[in-house]
Amino acid sequence: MTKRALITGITGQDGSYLAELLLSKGYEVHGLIRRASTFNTARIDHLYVDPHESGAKLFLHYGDITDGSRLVTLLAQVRPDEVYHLAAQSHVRVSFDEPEYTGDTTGLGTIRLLEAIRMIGLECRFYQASSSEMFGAAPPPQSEETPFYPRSPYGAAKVYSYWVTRNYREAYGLFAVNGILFNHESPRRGETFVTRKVTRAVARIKAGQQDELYLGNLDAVRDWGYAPEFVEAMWLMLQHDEAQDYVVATGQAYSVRDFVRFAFEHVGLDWEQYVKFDDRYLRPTEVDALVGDPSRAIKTLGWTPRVHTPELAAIMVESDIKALETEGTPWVHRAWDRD
Ligand code: NAP
Ligand code: G4F
Repeated sequence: MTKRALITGITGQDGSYLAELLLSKGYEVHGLIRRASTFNTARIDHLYVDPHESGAKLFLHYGDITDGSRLVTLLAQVRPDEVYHLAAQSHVRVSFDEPEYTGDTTGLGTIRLLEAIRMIGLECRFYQASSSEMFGAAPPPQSEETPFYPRSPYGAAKVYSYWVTRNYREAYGLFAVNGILFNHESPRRGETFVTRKVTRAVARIKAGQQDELYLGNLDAVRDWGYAPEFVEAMWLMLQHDEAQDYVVATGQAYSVRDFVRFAFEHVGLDWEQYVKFDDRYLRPTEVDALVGDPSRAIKTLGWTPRVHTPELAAIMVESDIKALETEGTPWVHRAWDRD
């Protein structure tokens, strides 16, 4: 029997890698996409086959995680075996500008989906994209046992989603799991997250198209892994016979400054000549250090992190150099580009 999966957030970094993984395993994949005035499917266009042609396995459906009745009609129509809930306003800095919207999508979006599953009596397995941001000010290393101390509206909204996912597991017996993922990056990472902002700038500086890069706090420590490996962990969680929550991380700590240095060194440049400070990239409350302990995922799921931060920086710089050569699109500094 072909398994059927529904992915919310399929147009994002993780959604696109997860769709690839599930298609490669023979799944029929359905994705929730937002209607926009421009195309927003660039990360999954290479996977799409016209549904009129035989062999199509990827199906896209309009909807929004703020629209509960749409989630009911979609789930009733698709009747997936596995639901991967990745859709969220996922930018921490932006969550300070749009706290209510972030609560509505990143927090309430999850209960809308869980309620839709419950209301139609759907028997499925449910994955919630929880985040290391929930740990916030709790000192590292952080594991499944570490108490949460969120430091942003985004982190607080994810804590809400974490707990309602656990509650639906305990209250209704739903196979619902939280993947508590630490930062994971790739060439498909959104352009305003720090890693991608840096690697795009390195490519442009190397090509002589930019001469400086403005950043905020370089002292923050993160545990950056490789997104294609992290979506494997999501899938493994839903294949296990017991529903439980897992930290997914590399366990290695690097500062933003380290990442910047790796990226510039990869093309033979001294970062200190190009990087400038701009306080508009600071957050009202910062998360100083996130370093995960992935022992449970390694032991129980057999998952292992393979790509670590120095290699990740090289992969991303190489990809941005290639993109610049093929596209050559000038990157315009925008006044509102404040993340
Ligand atoms: P991303 O690239 O920002 O993708 C977010 C996805 O959510 C996009 O497909 C976006 O659609 C969709 N979305 C946003 N608002 C929506 C709404 N109102 N209705 C429907 N869809 C909506 O994020 P990501 O890096 O892939 O992360 C995936 C999930 O994991 C997110 O929930 C994120 O918070 C969480 N997470 C990420 C990390 C990380 O390091 N990447 C770590 C821990 C947890 P558009 O394309 O239309 O914007
Ligand atoms: O790349 P970031 O914006 O990622 P952040 O805030 O850690 O959040 C990401 O990881 C979370 C998992 O822990 C996810 F849940 C979340 O969805 C997202 O994917 O910032 C990383 C660090 C921060 O400490 C920030 O202050 O980099 C610092 N930073 C320094 N200068 C900057 C900049 N961040 C951004 N975005 N832009 C800067 O110019």
